[in-house]
Amino acid sequence: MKKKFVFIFLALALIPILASCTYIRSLMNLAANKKEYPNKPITVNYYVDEEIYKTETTNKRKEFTYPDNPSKDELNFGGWTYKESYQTLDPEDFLYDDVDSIDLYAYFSKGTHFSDNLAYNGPQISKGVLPSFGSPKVLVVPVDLGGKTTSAMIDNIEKAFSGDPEELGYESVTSYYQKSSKGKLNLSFEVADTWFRPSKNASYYKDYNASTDKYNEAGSGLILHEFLEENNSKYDFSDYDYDGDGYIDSVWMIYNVPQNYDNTVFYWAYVTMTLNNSKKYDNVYARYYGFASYYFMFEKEYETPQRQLELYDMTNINIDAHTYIHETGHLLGLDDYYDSDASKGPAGGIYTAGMMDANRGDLSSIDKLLLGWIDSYVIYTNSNKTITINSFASSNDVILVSRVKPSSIYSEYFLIDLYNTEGFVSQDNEIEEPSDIIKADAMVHGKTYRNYGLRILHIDASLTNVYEGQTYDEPVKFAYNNSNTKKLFVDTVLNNSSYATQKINDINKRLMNYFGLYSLTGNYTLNYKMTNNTNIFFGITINSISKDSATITFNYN
Ligand SMILES: [Ca+2]
Ligand SMILES: [Ca+2]
Ligand SMILES: [Ca+2]
Repeated sequence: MKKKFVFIFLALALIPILASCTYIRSLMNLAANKKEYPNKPITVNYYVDEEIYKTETTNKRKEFTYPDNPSKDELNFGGWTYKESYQTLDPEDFLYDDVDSIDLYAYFSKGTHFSDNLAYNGPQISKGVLPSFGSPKVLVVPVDLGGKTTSAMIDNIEKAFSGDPEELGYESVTSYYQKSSKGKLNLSFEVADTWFRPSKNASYYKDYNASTDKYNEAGSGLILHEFLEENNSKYDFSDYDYDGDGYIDSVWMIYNVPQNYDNTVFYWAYVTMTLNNSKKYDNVYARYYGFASYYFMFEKEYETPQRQLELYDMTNINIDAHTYIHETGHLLGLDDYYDSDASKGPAGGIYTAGMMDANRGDLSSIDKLLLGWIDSYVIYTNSNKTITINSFASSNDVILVSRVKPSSIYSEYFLIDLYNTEGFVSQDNEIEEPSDIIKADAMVHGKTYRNYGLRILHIDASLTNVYEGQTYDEPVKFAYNNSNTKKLFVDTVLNNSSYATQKINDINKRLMNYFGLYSLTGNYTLNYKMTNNTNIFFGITINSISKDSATITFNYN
């Protein structure tokens, strides 16, 4: 019984590496075509947490049905699972097994979770990421790799993650996500009170060869497991599994030597996961973790080319949490939107305008949609529709425009929001030379400058390797990303797409939040190609617009 599900689990884990849809389908068909129901009753014990929710005995296995879904505050019921595998059961394979009873456990999720950012490091498993709703607790571990180990440094880590924005001169990780989610996500970081010293010298972990490791573990993953092992008596790690999926939601490790701008493999900031499921700690597995230098919070002191390229103003920042905020976006399952491989795929994207692109400003509309923080207005009929939205900064209002009714957010559509320079991260978007905005605006629209307007993003969040019966709680992979696929995951719709190619060269990067805004009333014919190379299917009329609200009519072609 158990073995079979372990097998399916492994097969799923291999999807991104070698399997095709066909392969998985054949597995599923195999399961479906097989066998007869044993002619014997089965008793199913349904658990919510560790308590029995219901026990039912089914005499005719053919007529099996699940009980009513259990509920939990602020959580979505995601199905019944095996405790060991955390795969939801579809189809109900266990009914074919010659057993008398089985235990099933309720799986709950918060919002929408998945991850593509780890696609190149290994399999993506959406479970085990940091929940995007409620108050998950995340442990932050100061890691001693041979640098200074003062308690003042631990205080600073505490401040970067949960401190008062006034004192930091910028948001803390907690305040950022509280504000961006409009109160839906209240992360609670607990910083360990002592420096954790791994058992070996730093160079051992730095030089550790993941490809020779049984679990493909990186050096940082070894440190994570050492910490969990050594501190098991001190913590109840099941407290850090807020969504109860059997995985510690996330762990942050902050090491005490400077980041290495010339070697971004180990001494850098990144999020990855451990695939070592050989050990449980307090009955939960480790999974995603962040790893970054303490010194990212003082990046302005590094007069490196990288520091000078930073797109936000550091003048008044005392403790800079930008890097930890960006990486925490990965812990939530969000991808990077910058182009890390210019030789592959088209130019485009969001032009540095966003936290998951250039570490600045707010998360973008697609991020918040994926995290479940916005209820978009959805437009998908042929009739002209008029809608009024408030600014993104004040409301998280977003319009989703689709040719046909989308079956899910994992499809192709446009997202429109009203951008202005207000909001909690406005300091990231301040610019010194207004004349540059005029230049940017004139270049795109040939019209006068306004520092607000509609942002129109094209999204293709189609999934690949989707197989019949898959739920989104299972491994998902986006067909496109903003780095090396033939089409982009997210792109800005511009009046004239030829500007896309000259954008970075011609315009100061810090102006990119203004790039391509539609800020004047009137009719706009949009010039943009869909993923399948057909023309965009709508135009817009801006009936009225201010920095606070806009009324738009959609004209379907
Ligand atoms: Ca423990
Ligand atoms: Ca969890
Ligand atoms: Ca590229």
